Amino acid sequence: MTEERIRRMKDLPSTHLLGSGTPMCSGCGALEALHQIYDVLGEKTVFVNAAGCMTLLSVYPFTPFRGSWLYTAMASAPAGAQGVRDALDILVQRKRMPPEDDLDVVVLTGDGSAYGMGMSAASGAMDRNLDFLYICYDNEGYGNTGQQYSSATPHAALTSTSSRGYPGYKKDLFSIWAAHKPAYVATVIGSEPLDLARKIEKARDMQGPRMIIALSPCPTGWDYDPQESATIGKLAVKTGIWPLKEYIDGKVVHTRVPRQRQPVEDYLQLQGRFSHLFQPERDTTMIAEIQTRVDNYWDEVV
Ligand SMILES: Cc1ncc(C[n+]2csc(CCOP(=O)(O)OP(=O)(O)O)c2C)c(N)n1
Ligand code: SF4
Ligand SMILES: [Mg+2]
Repeated sequence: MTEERIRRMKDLPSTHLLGSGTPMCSGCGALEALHQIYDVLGEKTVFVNAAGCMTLLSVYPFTPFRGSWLYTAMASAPAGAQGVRDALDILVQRKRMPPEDDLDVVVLTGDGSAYGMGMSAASGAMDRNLDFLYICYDNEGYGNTGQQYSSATPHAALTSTSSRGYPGYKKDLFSIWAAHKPAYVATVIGSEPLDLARKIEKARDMQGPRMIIALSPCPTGWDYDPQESATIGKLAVKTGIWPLKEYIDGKVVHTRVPRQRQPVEDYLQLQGRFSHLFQPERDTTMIAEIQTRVDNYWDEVV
């Protein structure tokens, strides 16, 4: 790393991630959401990141953020966040750091950690009422290691470990978090930037455990042309597959209600991971099952 490169990195605007040189796939929905989230959170943040695609943003000793970055094992990000929060509190308490220099502690992990390996650490952090924001970018699989399924993978999706379609069902992380009665839980997506910004602002200004789950269209894992990312994100909302909602003050509120929902197949057929539902012949039964699950969800909540 040359001195000149170090200097240029330091001169980057405070609220922008590195625009070039990141090893992310083009059209990455996770990166799109993270850009927007960071624009709201700003530089007074310390990210505690568990292994996953976004880890590639940070090449020791540099990060594309103005704040700090701590890398943890997949299961441990919320435990790492506890250590960082405690250390910051002690520094302020002992007057070794002015309160205005304090940082917001932000966990950043994929679904593999948030829905699976890191669940126990997150549950413990909520029990201790840890003051932290957890951002899960949910690309519905283990992206970084070759698109294996996770417990966020939707039913019937092809992954490198479910070549006939994932037999399980996507875990309801939103409800699992809400059952802990934390300060805030919300779902977002980068293709709905106003809804996203409003929720991040709200979460930023609260204290206690807070969770943001960002559905993150992934051209590589979901197998579609990167230029379709925004379209697929919008269809996830318009078909009702990805409900935009928040848990606050003990209640769940839907922030967008797609009253005239598009059929789920409009979303499914754009993605190679569902291609076996349409070719060589249409799997009418499976498409109807997916549609029914979505319809039942909305029938219950509105
Ligand atoms: C305990 C453990 N098992 C496996 C790995 C290897 N590994 C690194 S990243 C990753 C995938 C993580 O998936 P996810 O959290 O969804 O993030 P994504 O890769 O999709 O961004 C795996 C399995 C690991 N780092 N630690
Ligand atoms: S595999 Fe998916 S989530 Fe990972 S960088 Fe590529 S597009 Fe983004
Ligand atoms: Mg993932």
